[in-house]
Amino acid sequence: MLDRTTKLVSYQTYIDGKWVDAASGKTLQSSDPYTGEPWALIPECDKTDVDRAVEAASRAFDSGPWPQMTPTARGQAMRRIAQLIEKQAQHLGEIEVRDNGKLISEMAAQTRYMPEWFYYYGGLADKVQGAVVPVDRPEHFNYILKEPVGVCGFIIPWNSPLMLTAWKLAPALAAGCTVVIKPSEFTSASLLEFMKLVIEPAELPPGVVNVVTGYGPVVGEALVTHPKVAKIAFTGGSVTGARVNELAAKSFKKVSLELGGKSPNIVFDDCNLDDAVSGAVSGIFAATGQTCIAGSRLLLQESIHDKFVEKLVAMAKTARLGDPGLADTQVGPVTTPAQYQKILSYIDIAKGEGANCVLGGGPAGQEEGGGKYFVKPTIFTGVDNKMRIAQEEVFGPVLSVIKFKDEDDAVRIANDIAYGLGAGVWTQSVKRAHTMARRIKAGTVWVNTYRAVSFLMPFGGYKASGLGRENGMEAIEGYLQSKSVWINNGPAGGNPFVMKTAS
Ligand code: TXE
Repeated sequence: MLDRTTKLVSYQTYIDGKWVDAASGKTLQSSDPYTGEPWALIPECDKTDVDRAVEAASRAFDSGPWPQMTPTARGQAMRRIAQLIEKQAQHLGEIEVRDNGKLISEMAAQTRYMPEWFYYYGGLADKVQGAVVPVDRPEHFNYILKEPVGVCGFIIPWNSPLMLTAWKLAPALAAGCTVVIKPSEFTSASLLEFMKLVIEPAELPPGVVNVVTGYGPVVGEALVTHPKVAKIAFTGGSVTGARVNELAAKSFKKVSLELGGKSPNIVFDDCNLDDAVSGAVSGIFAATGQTCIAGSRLLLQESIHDKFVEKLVAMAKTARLGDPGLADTQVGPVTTPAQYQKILSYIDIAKGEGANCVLGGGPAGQEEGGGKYFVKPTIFTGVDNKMRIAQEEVFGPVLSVIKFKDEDDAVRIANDIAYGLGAGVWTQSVKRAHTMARRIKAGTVWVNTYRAVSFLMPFGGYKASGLGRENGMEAIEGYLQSKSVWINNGPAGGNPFVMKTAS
């Protein structure tokens, strides 16, 4: 059982290797989504604190021990981070449950897996290699250096604060960047505990990793517009992502965006039905549907529609709602009051559009294991892909079931959407599995599984689901830039008014 006895824990934030309050002295309250009660006080920083943090990160990038460290030594520091996470996994998981309402079973798995990011990218740190290029001039020696981009700003959402920070921090440190992290104003506590229990004892030089807590339009925008920030790595909603992209463009920052989705989970009649039912449940009800990869559009082949819906409803009905701190809870609260209202409003929209509610369809009260911010697992059938409930991200436990005839029809519906983050395909046919994987426009396609992620596999969106990739070998490229070096070992002759080329 999670300890909820402590009242209003006071946090400071971490800038330039020191624990500090917001320059203004202001704080904001963070609430426990299960009880709805404030439980932590977080510094409410502003532009002054962002300036302090970016200056510290900029100094740490340009001078001091960090740029002097060999990539191997950086890798060793990252392995220290991994070991410290291993030691603190349980505690970090519990803080995130308290702050964000995620299930302890999910958080235990996430924080146990998190060290892998730091082992993997720590190992990659001294394997970043440039190249020697044989330009067509024998007297020249040309090479390409791979250099870190500089100070990176991370903007983190509330749905998976620690994991999504790890996805950015590990490749950035491996590349040699320094960072300023802005967590969500709703869920800053787990990141601050991570700084205290992992980053500080890992003894990185001051200023390499900084945190500025506070509100998005204040702290986030100050970071995105700061002239000394070279790159912004953002995870969040598409509306905010578009604004971040627009603001960052003004100072030519590199940007990666991991945005929302409306992912199709496509079930063919040749699937293993029980596996697919379980995959549909995990696609939409895991993490209370508050995940960018939620399989929120369930595409069912006509021939199995009724049988599948019957089994699905039967399984979803058994979902245990309750305290996310209990190991056997399956659906927890919605993280923020605004998100709770948004989910309920989409349920009304779906009803208004004529979708057929076959399960749930409203708040879940205490008699159902719920509480203040709980929504019943909800399933709508008879959804047309043109409806708002099919096209717009709800980010909650609300599933839209859409019928399709055949493979072409499934592909047409799956791709008829602004987003392209993930997709599921359930089939026993190897040929169909590979054909569908190629035809679906999404950054990840899962066949006969759903919601699987790894530090080894690139993750990111097609279309409006984002820019760039996290995880895997290519993520580190996002934190590097190439420098071309020309060394002339011959005379500098030639016509000075004409560009020097090989001919
Ligand atoms: O996210 P925001 P919100 C989707 C989901 C959800 C919707 C809105 O559909 O209902 O977004 O959620 C910071 N400049 N996702 O409003 O605003 C903010 O402080 C710079 C999908 O909570 O995107 C937080 O740290 N930063 C998503 C971060 O942006 C700003 C996860 C994300 O908040 C800012 C979360 C600004 N002007 C929501 N305004 C996913 N892809 O997993 C806010 N922020």
